[in-house]
Order: sequence, then C-alpha cells, then structure tokens
Amino acid sequence: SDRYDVIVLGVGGMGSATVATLAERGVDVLGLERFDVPHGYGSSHGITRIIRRAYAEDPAYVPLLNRAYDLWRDLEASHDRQLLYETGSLDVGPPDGSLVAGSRRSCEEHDLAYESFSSSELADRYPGYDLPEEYEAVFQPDGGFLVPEQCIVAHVNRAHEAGATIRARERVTSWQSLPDGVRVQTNHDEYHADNLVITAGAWAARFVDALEGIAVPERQVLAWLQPTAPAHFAPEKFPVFNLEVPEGRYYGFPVFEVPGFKFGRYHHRGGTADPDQMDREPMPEDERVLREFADKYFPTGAGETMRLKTCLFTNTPDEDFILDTLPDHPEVVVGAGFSGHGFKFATVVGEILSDLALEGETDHEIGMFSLDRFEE
Ligand code: PYC
Repeated sequence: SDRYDVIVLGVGGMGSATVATLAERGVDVLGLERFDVPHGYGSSHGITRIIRRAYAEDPAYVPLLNRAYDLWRDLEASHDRQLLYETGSLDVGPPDGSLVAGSRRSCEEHDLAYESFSSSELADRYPGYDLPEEYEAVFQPDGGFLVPEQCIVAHVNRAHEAGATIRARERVTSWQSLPDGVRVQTNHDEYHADNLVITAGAWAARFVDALEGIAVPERQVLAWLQPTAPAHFAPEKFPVFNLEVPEGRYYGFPVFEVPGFKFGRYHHRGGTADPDQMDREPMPEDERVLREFADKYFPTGAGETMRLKTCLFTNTPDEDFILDTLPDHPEVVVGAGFSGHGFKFATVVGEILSDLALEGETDHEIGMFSLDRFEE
C-alpha cells in the first residue's frame, strides 16, 4: 500500500482547498473523492454560492471572512475564470428581527462599510422587492457570489501543480489509527499516512462516531424562476440577499449563467436526510413553498420555473462549524457541520485544517468550533 504525509477524505469545497493548501506547503498529500471532481451530490454544486462579510450569524466570523476573501482573490489570480463576483449583499428583515441587527453589528464591530435602507428605499433601488413597509435592509458592498464548481476546479489545479495526488470515484470504507499514523481503506486499495483530514460533508458522521447527531444532513431545494421583469434581477441591479420573513429565512442571487432568479429557503429544519437514500428529485411541494415566497416578496421574479435542484446542508445544533482534531485521535482532523453557510469559508478552512494536521494548532481563532462544546 502507498504511504502519504496526509490523506484528505472528501474533495469537495473544503477538501479541495485543504489538499491544495497542504500540497503548496510541500506536503505529500492524497485526496480521496467518492464521486466525480466536482460533483452534484453534496453541498458544493449549483452554479452560485453567497459570500458576504457583514456576517449576521456572529461577528466572530468576520476575521475568518477577511482571510477567506484574500485567499479567494489569490486563487482567482491563478485561475483562468472569475471565481468571485461582487454584487454587494443585502440583509433584509423586520427591525426587531435577528438578521438586520446581526448584520449591522458585524459591520459596526469590524468597521465594515455599509448602508441602511428603509423598505421603500430598498424598492426604489432594487425594484424586484415587494416587502412590508417597516422592513429594513443592510447593504454591504463586498458581498457577492462564488462559482463553487470552478472554485473546486481551481483548488484541484493548484493541488496538482504542487504535486498532490487526487483519486476520484474511490470510496473510503473505513479508517483506523495505528501507532505511526492512520490506515485508510477504500473500495480499491489501502493507504497509510501520518495524518487524516475528514472533509466528508453530509457523510462526515459515517466516519466519526462523535459526529452522530451533531453533524446532521438536511435536504434543501433551490429554485430558478424566470423573472417577468428580467432587468430587476440582472447582476448589476440585484445584490445577493438574505431575507427574514415570517415564513423563514430565505436567500437569493441575481440571474447568472443559466435562466432564472435563483433562491432558496434557509434552515427550514425539514428533518434529517440520509445522503445515500434521499430523493434528489425535487417534489411539487418543494416548488410550491418556494413559488409562494417569490409570489409574495418578489412578484416580478416569479415567472415560469426554469430549474429546481436539491442540495444538502449538514447542520450542527448551534449552526456553527466543527473545526477540530479528534480528542481520542490527535492525528485526525475534522472539518464538518458547515450548517448551510460554509462554502464561502472554504479557502480559510483549508488553511485551518492544514494547520491542525501539520501543527496540531492554528493562529486562527477557532475556539467556538471545537467538538467538545457539544459535551453535556
Ligand atoms: O450563507 O448566505 C449564505 C447562504 C445562502 C444559502 C445558503 N447559505
């Protein structure tokens, strides 16, 4: 069997960034991917992913975002396609909700440029919106979207240029700790390494017992509806958004690359999904819920359905990530539970997981992402 310095289990958004970072540090790294590179069965497909700096979830994410932005720009400079499109980001909701307040708080604490709009100012600027009068919006100019499949391609290219080995369509069946590292078995072969990094997305709990009930997959459906007023949803006229309404939290994008205004419902807590068994075909009920939202809040964005796609979130109980070494296996590092808001962090996550694999620690502030926060 072959021996490497580090094996990375899963070459999606997080794994590809980790393989690239490790290889560029001179590490002999093997990335193992069960599907294609890239593929559409996990959480890193669908043409666009939001990136935003005014982080409503917690201001503690902003320093990581600052680093992530720098690393995305660096990756883009070595790639032949644009990876990050800046449209600005909008966080919109009722004045007493958590989204607008959280977004403003991150801007204030981290000195980010932003503007506040009333509901009518928002509709004047961005005529796609039709919201209750008392709603407010925070606009942050750095927000936008990433193109996730290309981001993976760019990381994989960088990894290959730096000498990494990546094997696709090879499924890891098990791993074991040994006195001198780890052994990883696949459906084709067996490999050894000093360290293992697990970036298996919705499959993470299959490989780490401690993640059972803590990194829980959830099925999500996205819609692309053809706007009846396309100009309202053009990239120059329509920043990416997060929107809090009584029906839940939603997000969306301008029209890009394929027909239709893309949006989805965020964290609907639709139970748990088995990533191997779940129905990836969107259902009429999925479409109905999404169309109702668009009819109500984006009436000129709610024309014919162009596309529907399923995707997976992997939620933790507090919706913060898990970035840690395993307590019983310090040679094993896990990045998991990205809870539907992780892709934008992939570059900096690659850096953090590489630090943990090579040094056992990182200069990034990751205390809030520890596994032991879930212990009773
Ligand atoms: O983090 O803005 C976000 C997002 C949108 C959809 C899923 N996550």
